[in-house]
Amino acid sequence: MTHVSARDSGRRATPLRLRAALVPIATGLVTVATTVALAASASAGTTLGAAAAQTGRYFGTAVAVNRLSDSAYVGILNREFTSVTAENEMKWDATEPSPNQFTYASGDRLVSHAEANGMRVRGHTLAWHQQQPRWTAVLSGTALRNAMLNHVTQVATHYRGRIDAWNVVNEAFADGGSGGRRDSNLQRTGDDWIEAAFRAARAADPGAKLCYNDYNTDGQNPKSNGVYAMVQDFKARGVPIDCVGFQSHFTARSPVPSDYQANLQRFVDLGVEVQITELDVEGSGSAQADSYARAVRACLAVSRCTGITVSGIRDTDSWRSSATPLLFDGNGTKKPAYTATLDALNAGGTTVPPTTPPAGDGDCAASVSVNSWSGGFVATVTVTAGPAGLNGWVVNLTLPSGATVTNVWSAQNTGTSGDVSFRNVSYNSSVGAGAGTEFGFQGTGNGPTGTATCARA
Ligand code: G2I
Repeated sequence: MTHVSARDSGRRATPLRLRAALVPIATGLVTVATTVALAASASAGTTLGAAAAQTGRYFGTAVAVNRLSDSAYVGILNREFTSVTAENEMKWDATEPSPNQFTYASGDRLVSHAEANGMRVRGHTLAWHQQQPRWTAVLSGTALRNAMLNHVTQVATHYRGRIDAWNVVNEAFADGGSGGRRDSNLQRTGDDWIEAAFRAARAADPGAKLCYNDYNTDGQNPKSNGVYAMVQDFKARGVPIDCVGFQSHFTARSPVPSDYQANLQRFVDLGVEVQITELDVEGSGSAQADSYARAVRACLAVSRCTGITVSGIRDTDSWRSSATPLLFDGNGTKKPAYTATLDALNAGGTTVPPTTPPAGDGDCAASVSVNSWSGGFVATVTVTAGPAGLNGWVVNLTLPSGATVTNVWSAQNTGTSGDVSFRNVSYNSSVGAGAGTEFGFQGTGNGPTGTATCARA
């Protein structure tokens, strides 16, 4: 999935590299080229963000936008963190308080702050059973499904190009032993609500990584097995999913699981990235510090565990402040957990690969519109490039039995019935990041109804 890696080595990671380069320039010691190498290998990072960047990872925090007027808070945020997640400001109740009336002011403030300070943004969250606006309560069935899809489309379009990763769907699996879906108004619109949300998000912002996010999935258990089966199924059917977020809320009763790393790894082996998305650990002192270090080490041991986000900055910023679960105390002083986290990041680990294994769906997307009449059809296919752009593409689709392609324009086909693939011709091989190109074909019989997949060629 080169679009993911392109993002990591491209625009969203550039500020980190610039920062690394600027320090040596300012001290005027040696040339930029030499000192960048030194910065990466010889010196330990003195902030969480710099320490994580040594292995190509980000270190982020949840941010409550109303705290951006607290200078002590912002001081720590800007010094330590390279990614932000909106704690509440991008949720459905916050962004669409009345049907189809969107309010983005708070979310926009966070995104602007992130951009001004070279941080990435994790969008949280497009579809969730909690924190829905009141007006959804009276909806069900198709009306609710359409409202959800409109929400996903509008919000992802508003932030298009500015979000590193979206938690498209949050907490859709049930706790306990079933391994099945959580009952919710969204679930009652039909099992396919999750994939519908992911498809809508991909269409709206092809450059954002699309993630499923949940809690109590950190170790292997019935709930994480359920998520695993869903991701496996999505990958097999070409439903666009790029990553899985593990919230990682740890307490005395729910400590860092011993198979945390193995669990992250098995998801990566399905062809997605993983991230720790809401890390916090109830407690204090060395026990808390050890748990943080264990969590960090698990991520660093997995090459496609691309970043860690803690669920706030100071204990007093936590919505569970009595659990003192964060890295800074209420005065902004670093706790033992901070030092343990920094040390674990500086101890190094696997490096996030500059290119990730090809999975196809991230490079480009294909959407098909069909005009049919009795006995024949014309299909128009739009190819949309991911953020890395394309220099050649191929679209695969399956025709229903009895259908035959009789004419193709702006592409070259292999096969005329059943599984057919269409390759670019010379003038439309190159497609810029996020841009699109069209081709078409005519046939006898019924036109295609299933999904078309697109890959770099
Ligand atoms: O650990 C809690 C998190 C679980 N995973 C998903 C996260 O989105 C969730 O975050 C928390 C926020 O940190 C809280 O700030 O989600 C809570 C709601 O489920 C948020 O709490 C809500 C309060 O319940 C509301 O009363 C309040 O109006 O925060 C709202 C805004 O301050």
